[in-house]
Amino acid sequence: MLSLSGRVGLIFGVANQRSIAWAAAEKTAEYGASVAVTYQGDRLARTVDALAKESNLPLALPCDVTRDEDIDGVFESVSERFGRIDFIVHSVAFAPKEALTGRFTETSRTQFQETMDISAYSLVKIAQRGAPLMSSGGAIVAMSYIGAERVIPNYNVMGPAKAALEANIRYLAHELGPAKIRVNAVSAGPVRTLAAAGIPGFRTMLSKTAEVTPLRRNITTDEVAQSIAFLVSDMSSGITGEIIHVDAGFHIQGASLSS
Ligand code: NAD
Ligand code: IMJ
Repeated sequence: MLSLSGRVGLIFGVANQRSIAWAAAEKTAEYGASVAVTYQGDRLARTVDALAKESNLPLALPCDVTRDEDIDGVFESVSERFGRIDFIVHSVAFAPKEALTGRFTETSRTQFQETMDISAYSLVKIAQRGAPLMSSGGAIVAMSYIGAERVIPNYNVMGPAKAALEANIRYLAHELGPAKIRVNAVSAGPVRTLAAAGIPGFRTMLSKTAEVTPLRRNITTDEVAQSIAFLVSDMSSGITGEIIHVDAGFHIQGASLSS
């Protein structure tokens, strides 16, 4: 049976109740883990503090992943409270809104750099600071999307950022493996969260996806959370450097034609 009893987890990227990070926090806590969550900044403090309180999570901490001092502060707080970490979930992404419409070819240097810093580099910094606290091994999981591998309209600069994130997974898995730290990603199908709100055509994408996936439906946030729980648990002890698609099978299709 999947158990996270006695484990300490740190989950980055809660914005609200719909966040994948929040679903992962609730799920891993249900399986017995002590879970600390982070949120981007003051704007989200009240919402996330309230959620954490409701679900009896021990810590909710601010962390803007572009700031090394914020990341250091989070690890200090968790270390002070628990003395170690068993798993980390990275569920953070950002590209400037203007870069998510129009032509990818027009992406500016600053848009590219900001997107890469928040959505890809942050995993390296988090692993760098987290690994020393995983003294008896551990697991790191990040969130990806098929836009890393294939062209998805409007995903634009996020595509190269997720491609870099997936490469980070492999390089970190290679280096941290000897310390018994596994590093994997979940590549999720589209789910309705803040990061998907306001994306032009998102609703159409959801209905079209449900028509063509082998399972003939979309995935749920709960299914993503289950897979995250699996990847941070001993049930996946032989898996590292892997990108698991939790997308109702969308990624295997060679043509978007149902028959
Ligand atoms: P979400 O908006 O709830 O989560 C994204 C989080 O990133 C937010 O909490 C936001 O505050 C945080 N963030 C942005 N900039 C930050 C910064 N500078 N510092 C710290 N945090 C910052 O949406 P979500 O869908 O739960 O997204 C979580 C992850 O899942 C992302 O990596 C996203 O790319 C990925 N993902 C989402 C979908 C989807 O369809 N929703 C599909 C596949 C993958
Ligand atoms: C995001 C953009 C374009 C198409 C998209 C998405 N599709 C899906 C997403 C089809 C499923 C959601 N997704 C997988 C993401 O990784 C979203 C990242 C994101 C979303 C926003 C919206 C608000 C903003 N910046 C963002 N940066 C990254 O200002």
